[in-house]
Amino acid sequence: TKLTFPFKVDIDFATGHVTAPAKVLTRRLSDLQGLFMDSAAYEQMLSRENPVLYDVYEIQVPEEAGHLASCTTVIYPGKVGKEYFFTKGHFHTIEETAEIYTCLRGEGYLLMMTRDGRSRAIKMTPGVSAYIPPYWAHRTLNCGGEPFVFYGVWPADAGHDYAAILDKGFKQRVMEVDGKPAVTE
Ligand code: S6P
Ligand code: ZN
Repeated sequence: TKLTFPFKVDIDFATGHVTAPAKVLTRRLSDLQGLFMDSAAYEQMLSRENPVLYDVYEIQVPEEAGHLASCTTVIYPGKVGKEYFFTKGHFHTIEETAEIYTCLRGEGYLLMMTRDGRSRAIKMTPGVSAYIPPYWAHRTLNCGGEPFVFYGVWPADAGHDYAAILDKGFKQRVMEVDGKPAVTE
């Protein structure tokens, strides 16, 4: 690890915006092809509009062991069919790396699963801080009516592995049933 100087950023809990040095990553509906359960609803929505599902504001540090990367993620409210907007979801490339998510605003779920088929869901509301252990893939979703904002911290060299999720998806889904979010197997 090279010597790095201490620094600070300001996080706006309402919008998730982070002051420099942050890198912004925007994911739209078209970036999540094949991931939502109702593919007809997905195609229909995409034929009319291509909304932003979430923005990631990453606080940039060297991607090396010893450093901690962090970001805010803002998932906007909305659904594809009955399924709430979610992130792509990933394992870490270095699978034995954990992560912590702390909710700053809104209402959502953190879905987690292992390659051998175990799964867990944690309800996220402001002040809830969730621990994602090594080896657990993770996806978040917004099941409320306002932006869902959380702050995540992970080892900077962990990397992202999206392949397994794009291939097999997530075991659990969160759908609107009778006007309320329900976690389905
Ligand atoms: C990185 C961390 C988050 C996600 C972000 C978007 O390890 O878990 O920064 O990258 O919430 O999710 P995804 O699945 O599209 O990368
Ligand atoms: Zn992660």
